[in-house]
Amino acid sequence: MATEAYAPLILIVDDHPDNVEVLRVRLGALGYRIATAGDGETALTMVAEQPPDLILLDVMMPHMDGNEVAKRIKSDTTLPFIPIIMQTALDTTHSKVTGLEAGADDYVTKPINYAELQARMNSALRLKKARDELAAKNVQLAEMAITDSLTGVYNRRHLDVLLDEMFEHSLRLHEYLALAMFDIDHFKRVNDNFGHQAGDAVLAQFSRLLKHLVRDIDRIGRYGGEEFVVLLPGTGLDAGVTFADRVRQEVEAHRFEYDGGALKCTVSVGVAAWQHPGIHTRQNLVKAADDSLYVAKALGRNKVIRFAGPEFNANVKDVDDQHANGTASGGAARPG
Ligand code: GH3
Ligand code: MG
Ligand code: MG
Repeated sequence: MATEAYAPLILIVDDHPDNVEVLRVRLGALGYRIATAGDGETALTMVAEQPPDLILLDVMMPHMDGNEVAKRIKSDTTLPFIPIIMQTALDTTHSKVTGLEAGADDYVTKPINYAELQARMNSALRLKKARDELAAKNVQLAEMAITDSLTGVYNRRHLDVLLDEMFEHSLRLHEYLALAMFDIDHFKRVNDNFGHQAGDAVLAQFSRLLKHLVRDIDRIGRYGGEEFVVLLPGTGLDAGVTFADRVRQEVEAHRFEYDGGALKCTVSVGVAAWQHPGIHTRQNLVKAADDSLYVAKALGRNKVIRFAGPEFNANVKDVDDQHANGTASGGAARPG
């Protein structure tokens, strides 16, 4: 019986209006929502528009028979699982086998025994519910596998996959691709001074700021602890820097609220973009942004540095030397 928030929707398909009417009245009285179709084509259109929870399908119909309708529905991967109960006047093994091979889940023979039909419908609807729950779980698991749970942005593994795809696409079509790497400044102090939970709140709010500032086609990922990457397809270095600086300003102006107060933060950013003569692989692109971020840190933080720009070129050597000597300290702590 229909005890759900919505009663199951049953699609009755039969070329004889009398048969349709009898089933409609019988099943309607049991509380099901009912839709009806007088031929296979109409049934397919209705299924595409609003997939029912169960189909009662007449086998023998002119133009397109029930076996063909079942075959088409079951082979359409865009549809959810829809149980199909065939109704046939021919109680032969051959006709049942044909129907089951076409994708029917169960059978009833005409004239219909309503007690039997109801039992078979209940069983089919239970199967439908189990399949739907499984499908929803799978979607949820797939989502979890690519998402950072604290911030809701993509995790690093998935961002790498996206970067791979986007970089290939850019190479093929000669389209720009900018990559901005963000690292929150002195984030360790946030944790030290305000507690780890305040730190977590900052990370979550920073992600929210990013989400508001990007376009639909941009992709955000958490690359490390307090390090985030934004992929901006179709965006060159100038526009990438403009975007990054807008984020930097928003962060500077933002009051990060946490349970117990509010605090201020800044962020440093390195921006690189393909096409650039020094960038041939996605690894080059990431490293170029990372090196730029490192220069931003060295130059005092709360800065955006563009790859191979004047500030980058004037400082990258010092920074590299410090890095190589392991003397990067004070103003030039390696982000990450
Ligand atoms: P810099 O300006 O040079 O980037 O300094 P920093 O303190 O931000 O950088 P550092 O890499 O030294 O410290 C990063 C800190 O981020 C250390 C780590 O405990 C903290 N962190 C990493 N992941 C998380 C997290 O998920 N939550 C919180 N609260 N803190 C985190
Ligand atoms: Mg940091
Ligand atoms: Mg860091």
